[in-house]
Amino acid sequence: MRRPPKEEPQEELTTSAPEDWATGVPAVAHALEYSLEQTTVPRVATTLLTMNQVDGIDCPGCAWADPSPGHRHRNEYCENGAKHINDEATSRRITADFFRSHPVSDLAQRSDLWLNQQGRLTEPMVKRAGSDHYEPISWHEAFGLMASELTSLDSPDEAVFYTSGRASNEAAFVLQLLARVFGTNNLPDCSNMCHESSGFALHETLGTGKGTVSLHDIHHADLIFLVGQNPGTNHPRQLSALEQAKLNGARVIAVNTLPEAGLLRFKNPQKPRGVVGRGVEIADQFLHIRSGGDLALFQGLNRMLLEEEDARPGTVLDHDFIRSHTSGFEEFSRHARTIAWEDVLTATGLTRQEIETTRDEVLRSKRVVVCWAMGITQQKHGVPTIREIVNFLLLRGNLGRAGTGASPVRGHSNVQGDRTMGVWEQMPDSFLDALRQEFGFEPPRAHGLDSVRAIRAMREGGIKFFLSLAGNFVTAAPDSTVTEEAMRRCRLTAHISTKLNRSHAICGETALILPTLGRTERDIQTSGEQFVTVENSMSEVHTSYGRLKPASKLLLSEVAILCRLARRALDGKADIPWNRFEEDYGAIRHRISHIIPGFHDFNRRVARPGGIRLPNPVNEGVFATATGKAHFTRNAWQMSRAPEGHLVLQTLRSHDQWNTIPYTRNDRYRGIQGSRRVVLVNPQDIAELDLADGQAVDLVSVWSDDVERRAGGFVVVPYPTTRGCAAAYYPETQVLVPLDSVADISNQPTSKGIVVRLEPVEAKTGSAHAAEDGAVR
Ligand SMILES: Nc1nc2c(c(=O)[nH]1)N[C@H]1C(S)=C(S)[C@@H](COP(=O)(O)OP(=O)(O)OC[C@H]3O[C@@H](n4cnc5c(=O)[nH]c(N)nc54)[C@H](O)[C@@H]3O)O[C@H]1N2
Ligand SMILES: Nc1nc2c(c(=O)[nH]1)N[C@H]1C(S)=C(S)[C@@H](COP(=O)(O)OP(=O)(O)OC[C@H]3O[C@@H](n4cnc5c(=O)[nH]c(N)nc54)[C@H](O)[C@@H]3O)O[C@H]1N2
Ligand code: SF4
Ligand SMILES: [Mo]
Repeated sequence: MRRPPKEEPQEELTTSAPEDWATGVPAVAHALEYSLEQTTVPRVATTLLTMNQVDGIDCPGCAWADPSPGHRHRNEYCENGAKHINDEATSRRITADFFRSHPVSDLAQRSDLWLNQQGRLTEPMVKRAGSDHYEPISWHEAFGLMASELTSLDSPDEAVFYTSGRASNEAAFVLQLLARVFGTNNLPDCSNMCHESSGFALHETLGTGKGTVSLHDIHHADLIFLVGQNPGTNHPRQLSALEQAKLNGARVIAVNTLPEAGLLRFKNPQKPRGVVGRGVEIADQFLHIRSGGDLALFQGLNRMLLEEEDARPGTVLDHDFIRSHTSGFEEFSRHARTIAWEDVLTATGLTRQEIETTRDEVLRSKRVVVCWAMGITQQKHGVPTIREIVNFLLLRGNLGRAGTGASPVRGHSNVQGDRTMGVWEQMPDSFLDALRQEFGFEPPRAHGLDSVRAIRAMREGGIKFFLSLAGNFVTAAPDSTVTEEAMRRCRLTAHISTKLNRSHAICGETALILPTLGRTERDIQTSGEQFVTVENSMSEVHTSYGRLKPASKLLLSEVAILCRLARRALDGKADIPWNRFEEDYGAIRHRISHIIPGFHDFNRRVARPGGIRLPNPVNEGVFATATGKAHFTRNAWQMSRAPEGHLVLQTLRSHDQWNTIPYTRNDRYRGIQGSRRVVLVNPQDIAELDLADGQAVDLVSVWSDDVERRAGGFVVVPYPTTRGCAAAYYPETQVLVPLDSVADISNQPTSKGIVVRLEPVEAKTGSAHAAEDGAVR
């Protein structure tokens, strides 16, 4: 049973009606408020004025693309980007004293919100076996500890190397090289929990795991679908792109279980009109869908398009495109024609008229883009749903032309780049061959462990060494109780981190905190000042230059930490110039240019304003599948409904958090203040389940094993979510997501489709923290 952490200041939950518009003046004020709480005016000015500029700091927030260099605004960032960057630039510091007064057992009781607010990590620390305290350690000794643990393993596969998508290309490349020279492909990453379903579905159908869309395509589309995505909070500058598209005449269809603020209306704070005016209507049609209903929606839509073509032959489908560029059309269309309308309507909760309206929008549009995110990928049928979206695009040739395409909107600022650099447990032989050719060692070929499989292996005692490059694995991963036990079974855990989080507290027998430079900070190595590179959601690779004085003299860069570890642990294993890599990141990029397609002449090309746009074969009319064609697929599905008295819970982000790290307990657009332990439920469901507004409940998830997964101390808030579908914040609900509840094919945790029941807690209503009785979270 998880309860709220006990030390947190009690705040009263207050709720108000959800907003129906995003950004504008309050957004700017909120960004500055959080930033100035964290640090000084000059530091805020430096971060904000250089953020997303050509020679500046890449926003450490999401992976949305910047406009091309000549078209950037002086303030090319959003409210949340400002919060994310100043959360890193904070003036607060954690010193050795802090760890003296906070034993590990105390830190383990704290929330990630509290841990993050303590400030930046400033010196390497160790928790030795049997001790309950972190104490200072020299870098030299820290590398020695890791090296001796690595060299004492029975097999390289007893080590796991996790990466979160904030790491730079250079650091990611060095990390995967280190792991593979050491002899393992155990390279789980946050992407396993994020867009893994997109990667699998797109690879299979289009021959590329990446999106095909540029900002130009968004601006010039006739019709844009936003499916399972909350741009107002999670990709705020996407709203500026959508505004531009709408000014150019585009229509927008939003598909969501919640009427999110940014999907409805948007006031652009970068334009005077946005500050004073009414803003722009974003969605022309809002499809208030049931959780997991998107596969049925796109299948229904595809069937309608096939039937329209029957009625008006030659006017609906792009026959030339289908004939010359695709395979599997006949089988797909036979199957699509057999789906039952009542199943589609039950699965989606929509009416046939609504889907017909959508069809008519599609028929009027020559250029269609589909964007999606976690509402799709974190569902059991995430992969077939995305395949069906591809079917939809293929039918009318909406791929490879300007203003069309598939856009999995990525989360972390460099999550896509880390994959390009080889951080994946299943990199293809072509990549491994290129590594061998370049560095003269034989990389392991057997697939490594992804995030879910790594936890299983840890639980079984098969993993002794866990190194994390950024991120907060313990909180990000599902089934907290299982994951925490698994982590504690490791002999050594080490985290390369900027800030304190729960993964430092729930650790192995011996644990290391390896504090590192953030992206905002100047990175000086012996060859001079360094920059790093990142790749956004639209495959643009560009530079990021740190601007601030580092948080402490004892910090090392991520690249330096990894290169020094490699020198100590892999001595003589391959002829790799780790020293040179650390001195000059250009030497890393030079090697990357030999290995990774699209990166030729990397150093010179990336230095140009705006950087490099990696070619996407689809946009050159090439489908890199086995047949050289795009594949139509046939996607069967079973209707899954929550049993009587249960709801389907999605675990999602508030407006005031970065993934596992809440900044405050507020969620402005949804009208929630003072508490995150709320469960949003449709008022009719509240009545039917005999609950009440403000009622205290425990959330209990239902899964095929006998384990009880319970999150305590929640308050019911009436909210216009689809019937039968509840919502509550991640990571507080992480304990409810069973480790084995994963998406078919991609093995991604199903964080958006958890069957739960709400158990009333007697006589405890009102505040989210009222159910507190001293137990840990
Ligand atoms: N401020 C901020 N920005 C972020 C992040 C952050 O934590 N904070 N995280 C970053 C990361 S790593 C990522 S991956 C992205 C995530 O970006 P999003 O995917 O937008 O994130 P979520 O909050 O998980 O929201 C999922 C959305 O899908 C909807 N949804 C849920 N289930 C369904 C369904 O079955 N069908 C449909 N059609 N919709 C559904 C939800 O109502 C919600 O609007 O954001 C990135 N940007
Ligand atoms: N239930 C549920 N679970 C989910 C999700 C969900 O929607 N619901 N979403 C999933 C998704 S989409 C994702 S991407 C994962 C996120 O999983 P992660 O990427 O592992 O988690 P973050 O919260 O982004 O990691 C924050 C930590 O990163 C470190 N950090 C920040 N910046 C830097 C840096 O520049 N360098 C280094 N070395 N460290 C840095 C800080 O120490 C900070 O505490 O969670 C997944 N888990
Ligand atoms: S949209 Fe994303 S990348 Fe752009 S400023 Fe906001 S958080 Fe940063
Ligand atoms: Mo993500």
